[in-house]
Amino acid sequence: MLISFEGIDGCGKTTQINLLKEKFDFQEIKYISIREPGSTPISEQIRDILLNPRNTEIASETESLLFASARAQIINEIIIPALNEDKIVICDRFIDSTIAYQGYGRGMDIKKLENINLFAIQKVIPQFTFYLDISVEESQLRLSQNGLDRMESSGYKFFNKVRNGYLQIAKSNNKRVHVINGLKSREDIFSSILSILELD
Ligand code: Z5A
Repeated sequence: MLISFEGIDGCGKTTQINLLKEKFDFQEIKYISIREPGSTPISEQIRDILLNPRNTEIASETESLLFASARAQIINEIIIPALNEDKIVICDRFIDSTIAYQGYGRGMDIKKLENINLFAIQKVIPQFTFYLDISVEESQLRLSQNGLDRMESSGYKFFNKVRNGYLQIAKSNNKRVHVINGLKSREDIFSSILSILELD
């Protein structure tokens, strides 16, 4: 089973993934956890290019293909082998991030991005996607303490488009994508996730 977590920056994905990992550890459920972009040596090198604030000249097409390249590497090196060993795979971001950020955010053609995604993922689709919905204002408050990377520096208007994109993706994939109010407490969010996964 593959479970992905999605949302704009600071929505609480890492927090919820850590809680889920603790639960799986306690129940002795076998899993692996990855973050996108990254998680393999090659994908981490691609991550450095993508997030480096000095790389202001990256074209949106390049950005889209680099995210897909990082994903293709994780699919081959980590995700498919783990699924073949019957492990649960937890992904901090996956295909929907590309549609939300490069598609709705940057305005790249969504059909083309879906095809690039399909090429990268070799038919591996999440069974459950948790989209943690927070406002752009809340996202900026949660992130304001840290230095911003290249993607985080994209501004309010961009993140508003990304958030609306996520809501659109959730509407079109309502069996797979579960929208969770990310403004609720960590505990309430986690109990909604467990209930959807039927682990409560
Ligand atoms: N990107 C893309 O454009 N296209 C793609 O295809 C892919 C990615 C795969 C990766 O960023 C960037 O790449 C991302 C999208 C883009 N950037 N943008 N912009 P990243 O990996 O560096 O970071 P992130 O994925 O955006 O995650 P994050 O910023 O680390 O946040 P998070 O994991 O969602 O949240 P968190 O660390 O769990 O929580 C953030 C803070 O909120 C923290 O202080 C928590 O204590 C607090 N928090 C958490 N939950 C709550 C609740 N419930 N209430 C109050 N406060 C909370």
